[in-house]
Amino acid sequence: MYRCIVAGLVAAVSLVSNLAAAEQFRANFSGFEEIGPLLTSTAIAAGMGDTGAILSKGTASLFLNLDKQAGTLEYTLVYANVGTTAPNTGTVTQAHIHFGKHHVAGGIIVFFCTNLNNGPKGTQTCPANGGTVTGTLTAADVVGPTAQNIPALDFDGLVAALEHDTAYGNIHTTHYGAGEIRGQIKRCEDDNCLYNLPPAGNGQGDNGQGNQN
Ligand SMILES: [Cu+2]
Repeated sequence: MYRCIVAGLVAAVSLVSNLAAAEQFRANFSGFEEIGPLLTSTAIAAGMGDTGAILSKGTASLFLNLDKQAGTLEYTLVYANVGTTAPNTGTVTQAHIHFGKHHVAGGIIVFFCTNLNNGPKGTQTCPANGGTVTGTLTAADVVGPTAQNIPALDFDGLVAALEHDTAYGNIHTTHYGAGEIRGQIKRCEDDNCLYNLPPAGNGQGDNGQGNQN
């Protein structure tokens, strides 16, 4: 009995210390967070502004587990109803972490998935309208953005963006090439953040904004 308790304590302490060594991040996505595409200078000269938010039934929850010592970022992205809102329906084309503050556009740091064959070797495909993508990102997966001074393969740049609330997740669709739903990535402040991911393929999240249809 005593040995059993000691073994349990050791396991619990090592679990806690593993979690302590890592950092967790979360984001909840919606169309209300979108800001529209980056404009060309020609479009700006023509007086075009950002398109603004997108009305979408799409939702997503993102969970990230960062281990700086190991140089790994584990991710779970669960989404539902993306591209299903008439009249501008479509399918998911790609999903990323971008480098930018809330309501500001920024370039791509890493891919979660793509159906455009434009990601680093081994990038998985995205489910059409809903599903779960998981994986582990390393320095080899960092693609930039060089224009914002994060060179390819710069894992520290990815870490800096996450730790300074300057990263957002974005899911793009065939109709909304600049993104249909988006969410600012925030560091988890409590244990609850770790364990409240929605069931796989559900995507309703814990934000009370789930869509039942
Ligand atoms: Cu993107």
